[in-house]
Amino acid sequence: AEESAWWRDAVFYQVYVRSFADSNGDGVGDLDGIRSRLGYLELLGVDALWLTPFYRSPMADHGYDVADPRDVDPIFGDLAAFDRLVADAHEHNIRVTVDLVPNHSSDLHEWFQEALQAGPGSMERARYIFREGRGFDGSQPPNNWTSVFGGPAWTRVPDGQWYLHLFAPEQPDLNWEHPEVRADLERTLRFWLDRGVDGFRIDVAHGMAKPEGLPDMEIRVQAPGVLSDDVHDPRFDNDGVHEIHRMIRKVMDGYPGTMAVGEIWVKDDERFAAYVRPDELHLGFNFRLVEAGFDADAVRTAIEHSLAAVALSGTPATWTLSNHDVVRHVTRYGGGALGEQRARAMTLVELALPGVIYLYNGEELGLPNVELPDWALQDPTWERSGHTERGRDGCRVPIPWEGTSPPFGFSTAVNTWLPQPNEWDHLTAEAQLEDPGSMLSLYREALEHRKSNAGFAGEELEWYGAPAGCFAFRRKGGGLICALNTSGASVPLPPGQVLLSSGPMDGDQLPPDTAVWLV
Ligand code: TEU
Repeated sequence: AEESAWWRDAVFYQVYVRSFADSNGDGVGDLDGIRSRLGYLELLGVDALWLTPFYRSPMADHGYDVADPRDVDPIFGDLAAFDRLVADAHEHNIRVTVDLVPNHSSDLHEWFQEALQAGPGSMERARYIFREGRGFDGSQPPNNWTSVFGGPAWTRVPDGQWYLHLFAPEQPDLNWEHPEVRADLERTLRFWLDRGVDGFRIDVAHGMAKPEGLPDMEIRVQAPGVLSDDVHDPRFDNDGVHEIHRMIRKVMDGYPGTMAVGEIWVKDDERFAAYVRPDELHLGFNFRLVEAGFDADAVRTAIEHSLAAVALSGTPATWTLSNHDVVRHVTRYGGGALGEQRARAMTLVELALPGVIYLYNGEELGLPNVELPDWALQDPTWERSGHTERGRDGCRVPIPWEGTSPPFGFSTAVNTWLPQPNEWDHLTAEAQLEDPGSMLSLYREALEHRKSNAGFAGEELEWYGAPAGCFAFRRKGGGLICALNTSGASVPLPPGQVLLSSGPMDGDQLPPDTAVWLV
């Protein structure tokens, strides 16, 4: 790809900043910690980082509640540490992208504090979404919207008004009709672009705009994170959002070579594609592989569907197996040795696909989700579900770097912000670096091929006929064939030489729970 569109086939690595590496011994990861591990990231072979929010925050949602979007929270370092990180990452040929959280602020943002003090009808309140309640005494929320984290999306303040929060009560939604809200995001964009960032990940990019009159939503019983495409959910994906993305893009076009990826939980292909166009976002996240599980038919459908969706906009697809909001895929695929074996197979499937890859820190070590004890849980979804859901802490446990017992080189503190399991001694980066059979070695090898091998050219796929529970595709124009077996028995391979396999072969057959690259 040309330099200005470097992201079109890039491998991004998501750093969950709290959990990556701690340089100052407080048990929480930080910016200097990331800088100390750039050598590892270069060895792994990634092109760019996505740093989760490190801005000033009271951490009600671990940084997705931003109190000052143009400063670094002291727990993560300071602006000088950020500048050092960007400079050193660029030295290592790794680009740096950062998270933007435009849908809401922290309740401790000075604007929200001012709004609370100023009272109903004030200019200060107009930056958020305050309303009178329903019922004769206003004691019912203004509408029936629920928070993504559970419970009502409205909280009442002492003077009787209610404010909207699609997430935690500590994350009041901003009013995107207000010119100062726009101007402030523009300032934030330029602030980080001027400091040399290469792009942004935009949190809840289908949020922000709210519909006229805030009509009730249709309440349906539905598993968390599952999207329904039949009824429009008035909380998200309102048409006004596109104007905001056009504003963002306009600013970014003044900084050539930068990119923005949106977190877009929109299932309808055309509505999804509408976010990803020449004057809006460069890329949109796609969560279909996360939802597919380990099943060849479902994975193939996810792949074909994703490619069809981006074909509408002419931009590359993005691929994700895990992130900081979902159960780690080793565990989703069954856990233990089987989960690892399947995760290895899915790694080869993902890395054979055309487009942009988003890896989540620790997946290259094969980390499973951790069953944390109740006392350790911190995610707001645990609290707000009335302790019925375990929340997202289990995929956010600090990375094991080296040594034989916690904190495994993550920190010098004995107590890390979430405890690491003792059994992670065999999953450390150190233990895996020298082991050719490790998950880390598989990632390194696969990424090296992806970067250097001509077999990866071409953005279209061609599918082969395959036995039930299996698939095989070829990168058109490249020639690389990827085959996956999710059936219970070994199957014959498509023609070709084995370049890389996710596990041992069964003679010249592809065993269950295995994928292979052929040339
Ligand atoms: O997530 C938005 C979102 O919709 C997800 O929260 C998802 O539905 C949820 O995690 C399932 O439990 C983004 C961030 O990725 C997430 O970490 C933040 O908590 C959220 O926004 C609020 O900023």
